Amino acid sequence: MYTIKFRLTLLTLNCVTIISCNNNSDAKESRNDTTVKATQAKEYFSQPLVSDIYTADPSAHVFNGKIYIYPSHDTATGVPQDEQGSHFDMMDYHILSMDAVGDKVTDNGIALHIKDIPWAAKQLWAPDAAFANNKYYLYFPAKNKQGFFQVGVATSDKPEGPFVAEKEPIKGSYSIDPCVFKDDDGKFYMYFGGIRGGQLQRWNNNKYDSTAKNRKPEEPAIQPRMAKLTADMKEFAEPVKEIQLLDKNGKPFMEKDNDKRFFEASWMFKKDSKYYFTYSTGDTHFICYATGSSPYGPFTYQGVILNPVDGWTNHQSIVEIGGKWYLFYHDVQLSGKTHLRNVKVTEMKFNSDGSIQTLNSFK
Ligand code: FUB
Repeated sequence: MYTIKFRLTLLTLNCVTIISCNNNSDAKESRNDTTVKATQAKEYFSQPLVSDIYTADPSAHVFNGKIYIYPSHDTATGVPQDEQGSHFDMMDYHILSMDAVGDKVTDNGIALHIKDIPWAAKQLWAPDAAFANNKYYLYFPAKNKQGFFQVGVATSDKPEGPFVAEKEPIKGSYSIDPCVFKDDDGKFYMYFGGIRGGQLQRWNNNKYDSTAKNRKPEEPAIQPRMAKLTADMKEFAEPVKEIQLLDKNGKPFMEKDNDKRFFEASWMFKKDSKYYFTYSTGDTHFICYATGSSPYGPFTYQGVILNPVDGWTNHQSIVEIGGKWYLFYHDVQLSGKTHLRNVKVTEMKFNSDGSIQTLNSFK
């Protein structure tokens, strides 16, 4: 085996050469799986928003008329890859901001570092943010000192931080990828969970079982979780619930429906009174959506928003900005390595019936 180092930025957009990452020693890298797609250098639809640091899992929000992106900050720390995603060894968060899509992007520096989170041991994965009570709240997953993921919260007076973390994680929280959604009535809900490396398979009826295994193909798929937040935004106001994610016949997915079932990357938005629950299918690499008429679901599967990108993970946020809808996502254009990603944005379109036009990350 030999290593080919490359930066796809150097391949200009009209490049027709097919480059396969299969010869790269990182090509076998995957978060929780041994499969990795071949990378083909095609014409990318969008370019990385920043290229001096690696960023992933972009949760975008408009605060005070400006766009803020809350991403993971990918770093090459040398932790070997394993099935649990240990090589996603992130240690801090940097918030990005821009006045409008297409404008200059500012990296606002370190907003929160793991050394300042008393309960967290490692792996600051995909965060989200919210504004309430005249404060900005940063929600983030990390492994605690016992080795399981929980979700923490930190506060700031400014959307870009710096944030001050609470001493303890949110009571009753577990797994990864918190998304905090504000409904029209002002109530906030957190959606979360991620299977395999994200450990959701270990949580049944909100109880932890470190021996619980991934589901087998014929078993029911694991469902995402949610809970309403308290008015101070720092606790769950109710016991965590499973979300019912159903196929078009009203049946829950089986694990073998892995091109449609939930894996990770919850993101909720509302349009024309309809709730859109969006997520990644993980090992099949799609960003999908399901719709419902309540923040609690059930949500019925509707289709694919984004086809697989370069890299193993796929993770999105969707925001309306100035009357247009945008999909924020990531791929590995800059590094070719699954754990060193770069965030991007592209416009997203709805059909008149509310369905979403599927996007490709390549032209
Ligand atoms: O960034 C680490 C993990 O990779 C995220 O939490 C997942 O959603 C996936 O993107």
